[in-house]
Amino acid sequence: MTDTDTLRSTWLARVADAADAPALEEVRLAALGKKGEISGLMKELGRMTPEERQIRGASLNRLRDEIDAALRARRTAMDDAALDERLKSEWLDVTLPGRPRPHGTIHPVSQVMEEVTAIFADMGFAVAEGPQVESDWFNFDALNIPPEHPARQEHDTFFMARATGDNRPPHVLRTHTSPVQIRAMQAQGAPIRVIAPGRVYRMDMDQTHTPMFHQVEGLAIGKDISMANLKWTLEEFCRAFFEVPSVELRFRASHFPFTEPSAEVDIRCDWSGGQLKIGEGESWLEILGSGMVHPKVLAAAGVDSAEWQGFAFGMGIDRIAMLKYGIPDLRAFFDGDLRWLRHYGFAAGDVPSVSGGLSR
Ligand code: 2U9
Repeated sequence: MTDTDTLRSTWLARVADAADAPALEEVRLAALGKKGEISGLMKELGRMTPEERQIRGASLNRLRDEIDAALRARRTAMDDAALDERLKSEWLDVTLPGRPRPHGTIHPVSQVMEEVTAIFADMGFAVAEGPQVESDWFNFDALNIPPEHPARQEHDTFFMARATGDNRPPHVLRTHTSPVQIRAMQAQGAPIRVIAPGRVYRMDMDQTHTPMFHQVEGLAIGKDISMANLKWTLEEFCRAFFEVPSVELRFRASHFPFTEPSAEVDIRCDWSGGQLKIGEGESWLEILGSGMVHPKVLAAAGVDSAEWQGFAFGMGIDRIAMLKYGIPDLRAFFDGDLRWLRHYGFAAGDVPSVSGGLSR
């Protein structure tokens, strides 16, 4: 037996006897590590004659490769055994059904607010927000609603409670989002193009009214903005919102304190077959109110009505959501009934798109 054979059988036996990974690593270092026996023998090659080195070198290289292969094989066997051991206690049945995870839905009001905002954003309207508790000046006086106006009577408006002796101006829950546009005009002046979506409050409760509901109002003020611009804007909005190729609007003269002239706007529709179709048919459906902003309202907001003019409009978000998505009862909107939400709600991925783009 050559000394290489002895070395081989010694080291292969030590590899085979290593009980665990640390012991195996010790064997590796003792054989092949920098100060290991085989490495030591290889260092001696430098002192040999070329002929001796060729023979001895080749046999040491073979020996090193064999020990290295044995170490790797033993390491793999140890890892496999450890994995087998783990799999005995830790196992997973991948055929089991997944655990159900609750899915929320987007409320139709949120969905429609996003849709409306996206459409008006495309027409250059920014979104403005403001407080829901307003002074009566912002909610009424600035909008040309004088103290004796019926909208100011207790039966419509929620007044904030106040302690006796509290002399701050009276505050109300806003009855429309119009104060938001007064604040926006005060802050940025004219020209301006904003929409104000949000919650409003009126003391009213029946099949078609809830004490809290949602509005979106719009305001566009410039040097020469007219009713013609209002008509185009509203037509474009209705076409995009109801996702139909064309709509027909009817402007009916009306009266609001904050606009002059004022118009209520109806959209051509068809109810035959019990289903609402927008843009065709012989019926008309009232969908919003609008008009040219009253000079007194511009003045209250610090805008010179000799130089600036423009239109405003307002609509009920809950109402247009009911019309677009065929939701029958307004009161169910705010019951928080999960079955209702699952039925009428939207998936998070249902992002609003401006259908077909705007025609220009
Ligand atoms: C400013 C000036 C004027 C907003 C307008 C209406 C007409 C309107 C109703 C629709 C259904 C309220 O939700 S609803 O009950 N709104 O008819 N709103 S003009 O006019 C403004 C707003 C702000 C500074």
